[in-house]
Amino acid sequence: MSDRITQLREDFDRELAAVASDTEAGSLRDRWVGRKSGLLTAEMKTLGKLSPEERKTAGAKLNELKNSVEVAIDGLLGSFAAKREAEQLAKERIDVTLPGRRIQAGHLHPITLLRQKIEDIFVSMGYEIEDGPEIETHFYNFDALNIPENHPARSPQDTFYLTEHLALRSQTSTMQIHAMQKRQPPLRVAAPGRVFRRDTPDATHNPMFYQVEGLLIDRGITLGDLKGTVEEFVRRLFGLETRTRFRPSYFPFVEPGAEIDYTCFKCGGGGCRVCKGSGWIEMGGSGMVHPNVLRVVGIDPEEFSGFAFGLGLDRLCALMYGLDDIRLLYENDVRFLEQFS
Ligand code: 2U9
Repeated sequence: MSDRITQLREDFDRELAAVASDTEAGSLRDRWVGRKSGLLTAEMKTLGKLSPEERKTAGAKLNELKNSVEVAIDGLLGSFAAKREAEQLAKERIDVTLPGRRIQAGHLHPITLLRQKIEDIFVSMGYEIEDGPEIETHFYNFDALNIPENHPARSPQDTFYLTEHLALRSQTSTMQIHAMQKRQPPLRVAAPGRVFRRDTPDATHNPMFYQVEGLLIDRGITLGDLKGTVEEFVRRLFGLETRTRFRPSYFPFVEPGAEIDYTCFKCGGGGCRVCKGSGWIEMGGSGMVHPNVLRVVGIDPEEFSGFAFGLGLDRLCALMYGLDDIRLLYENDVRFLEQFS
């Protein structure tokens, strides 16, 4: 009988080693110690044909085997449960020493930031912000701005024509013309927006770029008002210690015309890499609005006069953020754009 019990233990150990789940462990339990058809239950029933002495010994051994079967299966179920718990804990483990996840907030484009800052300055100086179409007739893009028929700006080499009479606006002055047609003087209008010119993209040129212009029309406006207004605009943009200078220049839509320089915001005028040692940075152009421009919108140049000035936002933005190529502003590389608040 003891050989039989030894054989049973070996058989059980072999079957136990193959159990891989709770279900299989449950089946093993039923197969070995199930009340109805368990192997050991059946073995117990054969004790009756043994002698009292043999039955006592065999019975004790069978009970010992039965108990060790129960303990082994419970132990296996326990190890399965422990494994599951360890896996669950590993899965749910949180490393509290890790830094918090940054919320990926959006960012405004640097040109938008600069445009908003400039619009705020204009509004603080009593100007209205004008908007208008980017597709214009040649009346608004050229004729009303006193640009002669044969001016190179009108050629398809410089302007994006959509049809013979429609083109992408080459300056935001077009919106100023609309404003002067819609409202009577006195007028204070700022016109920011995109403009389009057939330029080959390079570090300082892009076929589409942003521009902002200021225009003031009233009675008795002089060049001094232009200089004072531009000086105040620049001080509010770059700091109160900033100064300006005007260099005579020509633009068809103003007379006289002048380029505007301001003292370098980096070195204050002493000369540095940003201003290429000159102490001055060119901001844009300006002038007294040409009488022909006033006449074409029905304003009498004998009664009213005005000034206007314009600046490019892309180049100013590149200068302020130390960018050596304005194309960075148009490549939509999030790694570049997310540096700006
Ligand atoms: C009206 C009449 C006159 C606006 C002016 C400039 C000179 C000028 C450039 C600066 C850099 C354009 O972006 S840029 O390339 N602008 O030099 N702009 S006078 O004169 C006006 C505007 C509107 C009705």
